[in-house]
Amino acid sequence: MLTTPISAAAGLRLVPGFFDRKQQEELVVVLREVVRRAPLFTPVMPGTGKPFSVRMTNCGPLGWVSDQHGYRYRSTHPLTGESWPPIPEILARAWAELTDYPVPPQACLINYYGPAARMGMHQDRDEEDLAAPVVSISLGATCRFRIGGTVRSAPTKSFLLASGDVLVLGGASRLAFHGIDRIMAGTSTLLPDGGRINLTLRRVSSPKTGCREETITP
Ligand code: MD3
Ligand code: FE
Repeated sequence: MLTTPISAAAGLRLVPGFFDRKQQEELVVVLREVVRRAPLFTPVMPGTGKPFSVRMTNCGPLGWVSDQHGYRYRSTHPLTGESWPPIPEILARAWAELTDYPVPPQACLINYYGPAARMGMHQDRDEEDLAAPVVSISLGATCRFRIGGTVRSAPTKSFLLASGDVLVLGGASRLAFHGIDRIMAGTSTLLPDGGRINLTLRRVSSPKTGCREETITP
């Protein structure tokens, strides 16, 4: 019998194999163009300046960055100073298909994991619009994803995310602590170097206070 994978995180929906192999290959092609225009950078922890093991870039009107000064969204790449490239059509369509949110995503954070990269447990709360879901897309190597509750001390559960799988984080799961324990070598042939890419589509500002032009008027 199929059961909900996580009781600790109500509102989480896992869609295994949402993107088939052909669509995953199409995503790799469009992401190569994004990364050509907005190169991967190594974020550092605010204060300590300790580098993340994950490299990042973004597409969309806004991109998430972390540096000595803090975590925030900005409209330009920290190294090139250029605007982020637009969110590719295939990703905007996935958001519309998977969420009932009335406006398009404003940011797509692209995380690249080499074989030894991981991501510690954290909450995503730099967005003003915490009512909007986050859509997460996994490509390449399988990883072990861990999710807990809305306080760090809550018990956690883990499960595997494979290439093409999509997670929709809505409701209580939107503010759940989560991280990536490790990626599993040799589990995918999608990326030449055996790494993993995670894409997260996000709303940053609330539809009420900004971006009215995207709202469909009756
Ligand atoms: C739960 N990314 O970018 S994806 C992140 O695989 C992030 O790169 C991980 O955590 C990765 O912030 C995990 C699943 C995910 C993404 C965003 C979330 C889970 C989430 C936002 C809120 C709650
Ligand atoms: Fe996160």
